[in-house]
Amino acid sequence: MSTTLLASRSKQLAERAEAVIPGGVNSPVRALKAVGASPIYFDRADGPYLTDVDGNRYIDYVGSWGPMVLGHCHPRVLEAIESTLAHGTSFGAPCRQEVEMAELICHLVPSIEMVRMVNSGTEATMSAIRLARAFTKRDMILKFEGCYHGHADSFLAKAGSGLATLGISSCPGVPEEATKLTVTIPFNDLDAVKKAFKEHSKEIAAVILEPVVGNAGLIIPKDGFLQALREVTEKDGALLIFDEVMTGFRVALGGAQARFDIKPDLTTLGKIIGGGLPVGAYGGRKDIMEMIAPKGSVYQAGTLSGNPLAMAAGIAQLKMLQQAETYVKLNNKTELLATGLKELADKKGGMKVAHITGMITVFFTDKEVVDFEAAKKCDTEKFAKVWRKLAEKGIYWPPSQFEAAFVSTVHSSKDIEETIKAFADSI
Ligand code: HOZ
Repeated sequence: MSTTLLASRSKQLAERAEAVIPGGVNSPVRALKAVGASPIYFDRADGPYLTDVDGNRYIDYVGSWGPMVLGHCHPRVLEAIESTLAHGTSFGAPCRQEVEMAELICHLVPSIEMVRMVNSGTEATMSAIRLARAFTKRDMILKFEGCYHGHADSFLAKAGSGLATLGISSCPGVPEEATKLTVTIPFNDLDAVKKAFKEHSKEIAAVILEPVVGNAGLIIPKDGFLQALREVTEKDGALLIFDEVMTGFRVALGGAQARFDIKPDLTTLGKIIGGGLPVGAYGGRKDIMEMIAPKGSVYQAGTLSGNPLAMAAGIAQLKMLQQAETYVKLNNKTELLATGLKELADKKGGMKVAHITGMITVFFTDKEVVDFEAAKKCDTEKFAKVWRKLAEKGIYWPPSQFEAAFVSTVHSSKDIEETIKAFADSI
């Protein structure tokens, strides 16, 4: 193993952490188990780079799992946090910033007329489901294999991300009754959608999906798939929920719904609207959102929800994202990386590259990955070997075949060339 991966300070922290934190980490994927390494502990970040506690610098393609569209430590985001900090960190009461944030989100995300702030993507999705059930007076949820919507009970069936990474197919502690209400079908399979709606006509409260899947590796929706979902749900009276925790403000300013021109009924957002601070939100049609307490009786609450620090950081980032050149730049950077990796795939074989603005996955397989089954057939041992070599060469790629990599506007052409070369030398 490399000196990087055996680096002493990370190793020491991992040993201390093992004793007091389950698995030594506060979220499973970062334990690096699936890639046969031990956790790397980081000290600081700057632009497209991360530096670990041993002083090793990496070009970062995790980007805190999405929010760092403009890179780490953007001066405007830091300024916003610093100036807000002086006024206090949390009031447990309304603040000016949360109003501004809600106005911005409603202005930028096509389907959102009202929004409620929470503290994470998991909170957003579990609250959205409760609301959908209350609105439709139905209990069933339809989700797609490989999509990950956080760790609430209803979503831990055939989920991607950490569950796929660790091979956990069903999670102990989740009552069977909870998952019985979740119907799970393959992504991109319209026949399966129609069949599910035939079998459970007028019983499904909502279809929830990542409109572009990031948590099974990157899977792009087939032409017409999202449109068909919109039509099927509308016809049956079920709600359509887009989980845009990863795609919101990334694949386009207005998220995947703007890019594919589909209006879901509800949308969930996550860390990206906090500029790197812990945030989530769910929003959508006014007639649905008005059912939430205290306007309505669907209960959901949170002391830190809409806290001034996270709001200020998020507002600063969202304002910068509105600059015309942002998404052109983000797209160009992603294309540059994808083109280089695709050339490599053509040369070496056994490798497929999926990409969309700001997101990319290298799958180790000969077949295009259109669903979770195809993702699961990838050569995960090869992925692990390549990941370790990339880390040795100073590239911090998501440590799982079942996670998308994130590109930022500040990855330079040189960073990207270095990354492509590191892949070429690692395969
Ligand atoms: N579930 C996260 C990405 N899909 C990973 C979180 C983490 O390990 O930090």
